[in-house]
Amino acid sequence: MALGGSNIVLVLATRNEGKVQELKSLLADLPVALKSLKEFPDIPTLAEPGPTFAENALAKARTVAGLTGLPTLADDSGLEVDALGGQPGVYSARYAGEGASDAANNQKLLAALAGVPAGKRTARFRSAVVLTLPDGREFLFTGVCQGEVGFSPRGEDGFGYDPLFRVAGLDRTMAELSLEEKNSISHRALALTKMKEALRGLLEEYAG
Ligand code: ITT
Repeated sequence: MALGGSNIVLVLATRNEGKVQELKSLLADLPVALKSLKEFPDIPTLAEPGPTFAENALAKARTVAGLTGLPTLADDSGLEVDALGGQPGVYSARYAGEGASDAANNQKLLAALAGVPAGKRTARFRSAVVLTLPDGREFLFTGVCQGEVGFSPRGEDGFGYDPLFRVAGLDRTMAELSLEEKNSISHRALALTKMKEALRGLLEEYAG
């Protein structure tokens, strides 16, 4: 891509450490050097202007690719709860207010679902992942993971709503899965699996 050979740099346009960890693990087998926004401290908070995950991921990837001049990958994601008409959706990170902690968001979600019985707490995580290249080419892939919201937090791993999200078909929350297990079924992993095919093609193109 930008630099050629094994020095290819891919910027991960996120300040969410949970995402950084998952993305680094999912992309570990590609011959690229992964840099998160920690390594670009001057980049300001990224705007999320859109009403959709795709628009927000595009905005974040374009902004960081423009500022760094490097190939950039962004993820925009969130939890859609049926009983709440799809909320918190694109507002998942700031459900309990700007800069809210994961614990505060989880507490607000449990309060919003008070009185909603098992079977009516269906939900899904969605992820949109965008790769923007310095030459302007863009790739967008999405992933979905179905489940339901539990009645109390369970598990220590993951981030965000993972302790409340019971994965469909498993008797466990996302936070009770190891990183490897989460990365075999999550919304983000599904989007990234498709993106990796595109990335492999691009790497061949630049190697050749
Ligand atoms: P960046 O914009 O810097 O990437 P962010 O956390 O603000 O970080 P988003 O705007 O995409 O990112 O919001 C995603 C929120 O959705 C995240 O903060 C969680 O609350 C929730 N979320 C997304 N994926 C999740 C996952 O795999 N497990 C748990 N919660 C998740």
